Amino acid sequence: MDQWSIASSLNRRALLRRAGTAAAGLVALPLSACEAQNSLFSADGAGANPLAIPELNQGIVEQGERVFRLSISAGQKEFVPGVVSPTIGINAPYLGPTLEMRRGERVRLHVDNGLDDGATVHWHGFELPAAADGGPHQLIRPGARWSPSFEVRQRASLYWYHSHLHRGTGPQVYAGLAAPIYVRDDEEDALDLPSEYGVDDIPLIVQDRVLDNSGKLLYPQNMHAQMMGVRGDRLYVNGTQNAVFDARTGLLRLRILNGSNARFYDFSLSGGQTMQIIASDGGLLERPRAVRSLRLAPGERAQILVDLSEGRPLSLVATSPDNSMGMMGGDGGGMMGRRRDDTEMDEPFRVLDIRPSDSSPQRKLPSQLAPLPALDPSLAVRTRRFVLDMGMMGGGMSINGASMDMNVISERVPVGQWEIWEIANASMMAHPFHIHNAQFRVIDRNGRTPPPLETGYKDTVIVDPREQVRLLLRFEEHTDPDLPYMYHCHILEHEDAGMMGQFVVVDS
Ligand SMILES: [Cu+2]
Repeated sequence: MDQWSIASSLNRRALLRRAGTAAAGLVALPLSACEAQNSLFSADGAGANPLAIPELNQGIVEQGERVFRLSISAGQKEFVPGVVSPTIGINAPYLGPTLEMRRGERVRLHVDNGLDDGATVHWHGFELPAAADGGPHQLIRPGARWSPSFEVRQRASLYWYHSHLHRGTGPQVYAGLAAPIYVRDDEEDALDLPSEYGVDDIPLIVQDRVLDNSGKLLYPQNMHAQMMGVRGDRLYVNGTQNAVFDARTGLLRLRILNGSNARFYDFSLSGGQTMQIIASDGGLLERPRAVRSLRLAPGERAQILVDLSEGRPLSLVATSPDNSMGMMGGDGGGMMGRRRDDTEMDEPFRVLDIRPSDSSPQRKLPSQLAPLPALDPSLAVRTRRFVLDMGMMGGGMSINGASMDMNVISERVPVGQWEIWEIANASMMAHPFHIHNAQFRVIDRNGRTPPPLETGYKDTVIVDPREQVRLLLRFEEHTDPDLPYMYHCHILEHEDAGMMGQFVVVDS
């Protein structure tokens, strides 16, 4: 039986869809009782497990540096009770601690690799020297230690660290090599935002997983999983299934990280309640933006405020949009021939149940957050164009026609120079495009104004099929003519299959 055929949650529509997929020759499967009981993408069923909150690790200040000690090792986790799966964790059996640092300080991270395989740790969203970036060139061999150091230049926000192993990022992140980073700064401290970690300021690492028939974690490696990315039928938040959080205050701040390998989510609140977006990948927006739904692709983050002042329980829910435009559907595909993938979830499923324990008065939402510089594309002195493609005819995953090659540097970018990067998608599937060493602004999408979340700083941006997204960016320091940074699709199976390229930042 095809590995992909294991799994699925099972409302009638999913079954109907599955029948369609099976007809297309992909899968056909019996459902075990265990799967149905543990199905996570179901709208019903009570939340049962207290949300795990990653340990907060503030490091230790030694000789002017904030020093973190991180140990990557093999671990174990019960994704379903009683069934142990091998995992990877950082200072923990699975996932790792939230690292807290402040803008303007120097940090040093001692990373010990206790695995039998090589690993890397990339500081996602940070502007730093290429040697400290943690991309595929900073391989940490088994038993070795890597100790990068850099100044924290980032604005206060939620960042994250995760594996970026060459051709092995997907399986390592999936096994657990990923965790949050909080950057704090004075500008944000001056605002009266909820900021008590684990109490009213909560990281949510949202990840889907596939389990095999015995309940063990499974990383599907068939053609379907490679093309579409690995998408599971079970949802975990900070590693917790069916998570519930007991909130204590009137205003709750959720820092959502889409840490999934490939799945996109449209988040919303139950009952149609609005949420206030206060921050994107790279920091606070200029002002809170009220929205009813929020789309995040893998690698993207958003911070939202949820009003609990009425004391009523509610849920963060999501649907999972079809980001494949009918690919693999077998009905001719194309923009007009949408056929749904069997892992798509167009009915809302619960991400997190929130239970307020009292109705303490709501803190006042600031009307202004952080001033941002005017977005001025005329600053740009040149435009670079990047075309993402999936090589359906056998060409492989590519950017500008080339697949990732560790020995090829495709772009040499002068430091300090404003540029427009134009990202075009020639494939039939949406891709989240991530640029290392940058926080950029989104100018427009096919000429149209971007949505609220994209009015702030971003390091990862969705590019829909047939879409062209223009970004304004500048690399302010850290030149190195030899050691490259990456730009790539953050669907990890696409990255591993070569939808990635390399650039260096050079003296101008
Ligand atoms: Cu992709």
